[in-house]
Amino acid sequence: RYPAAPEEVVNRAGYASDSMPREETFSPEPETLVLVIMTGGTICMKRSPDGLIPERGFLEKAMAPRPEFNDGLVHNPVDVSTRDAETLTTLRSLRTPVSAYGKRVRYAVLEFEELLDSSSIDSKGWTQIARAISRNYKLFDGFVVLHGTDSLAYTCSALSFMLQNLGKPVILTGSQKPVADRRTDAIANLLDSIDLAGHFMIPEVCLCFNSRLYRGNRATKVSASAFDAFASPNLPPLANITAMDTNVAWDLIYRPTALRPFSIQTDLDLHHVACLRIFPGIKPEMVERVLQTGGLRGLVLETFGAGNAPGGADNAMTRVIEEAVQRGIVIVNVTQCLTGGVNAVYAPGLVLGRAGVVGGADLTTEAALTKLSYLLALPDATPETVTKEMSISLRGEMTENAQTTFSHPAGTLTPQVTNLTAISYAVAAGDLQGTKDLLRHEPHWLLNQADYSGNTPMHLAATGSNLEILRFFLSSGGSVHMRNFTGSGRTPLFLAANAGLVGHVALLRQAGAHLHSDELEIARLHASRRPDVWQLAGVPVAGSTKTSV
Ligand code: ASN
Repeated sequence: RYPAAPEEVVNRAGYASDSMPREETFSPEPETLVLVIMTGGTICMKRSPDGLIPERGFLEKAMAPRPEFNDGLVHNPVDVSTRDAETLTTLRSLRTPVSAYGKRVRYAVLEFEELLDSSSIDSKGWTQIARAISRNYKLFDGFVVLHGTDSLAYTCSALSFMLQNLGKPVILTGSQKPVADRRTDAIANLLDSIDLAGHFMIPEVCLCFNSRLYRGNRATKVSASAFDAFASPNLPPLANITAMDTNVAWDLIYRPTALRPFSIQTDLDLHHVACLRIFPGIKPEMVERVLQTGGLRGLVLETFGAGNAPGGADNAMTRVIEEAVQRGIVIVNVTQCLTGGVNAVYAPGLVLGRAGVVGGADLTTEAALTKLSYLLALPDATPETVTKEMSISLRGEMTENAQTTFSHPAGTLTPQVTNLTAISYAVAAGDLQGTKDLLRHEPHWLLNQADYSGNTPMHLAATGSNLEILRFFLSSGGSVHMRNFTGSGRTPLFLAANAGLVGHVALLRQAGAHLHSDELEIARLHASRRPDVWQLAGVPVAGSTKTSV
């Protein structure tokens, strides 16, 4: 049943294939099978005269002697595909004691031929990891990838794109201190990762570190020395591991929705992308030099604040960028700030957008660079398709700017979408009790979520037949300031006044609503039709001395 194992694999693990135990002790608890893929990093390193270097034999040296990773029983070896899907190798497996969830996790460790300090990894290494997962996808329930921390966020981001329609957990981890050190984070990180991969159906590429599980493409390394080395600045952790429990934020978990099986895209085009950090005083020539690099197809531009770079319309810097975009280079704008994202509100940011630069919203640099390399490597990629895909979320890596939560023609029908749609029907029907029933089980911020045209339930209630629904929404935290997508954005007050609803206008005004300057300008043109309503809404009406602000 087991084809002969390639010599080096067996020897590396310290086992000859015929000495592997074949008898397994029966246990009634359910078992999940996890493949641990060792790529290197501090977690497996030992001291040497040349500094810390990776050491082989992780299962034997680090895991087998520890009771949290080894129930001490004899287990059958497991089949692992090491080279290609046809060649299976038998590797020693160990099993954890029974967990708090009544399960055991059985695992084997697949060590890469060359163990790396992660500062040396590139797309070749990512391809190797993706292939190892793909070959073993049907053999295991989940995967843990052990990796150095230096480039861990890049690898997580890259894999999140390379593993397409992923249906099983892939958890990457490492440590700040080697597993053999007396004070180390390696054991906790490893145990958490194995438990998460073996117990929870989180079909994402995740990064597990210091008792938290992050979406891999949202994480970034924030400390070179602290055990708390990673953060996910724009998305809360997917899970928190406490002394008592593992709390998974199930509403955040990304699940593939295409009816397609798991597949991988390898060989990212990492050699034709670059990353450039803008700084005060940067010269257009410097930017041009980078953009003139032979074969360059994509650039991640790390800009200031909400996406600003020095320059302006008709300026040398803008021209350099514009010309590069016209040559077919995809330029993505990401912020240097740790939280928040690119949002073209300032003139310099708008100029970049008009020059054809893609707004990267709250993408991390790691996610932007790897996503760009992934998209450029897709068959039939053109600057246009890559530009388009860069601005939409493929794996939950970015918060899309226009958050549309219901009725979007191209959107998905999440429970939130369904409930918002139901609320809008209840508003249209004037059904106060219906809106109350629907909102009872929903967070009240749902009232401030917008549909494809930017209308929130507050906008709908502002023109609805039942004033009491508007009162209910207001007293439940509905915002009077949300703008829809019409023109420069209309507020609920504008819609109510435009519909001539005196009671609605009065109530909104009472709650602090006001028209913004663009609305005021338009309102002045309409004011002669219903001067009473517009005046109540705060529009100075000609001939009247009474103006409310
Ligand atoms: N240099 C190491 C690496 O990335 C750092 C670590 O793993 N803590 O491989």
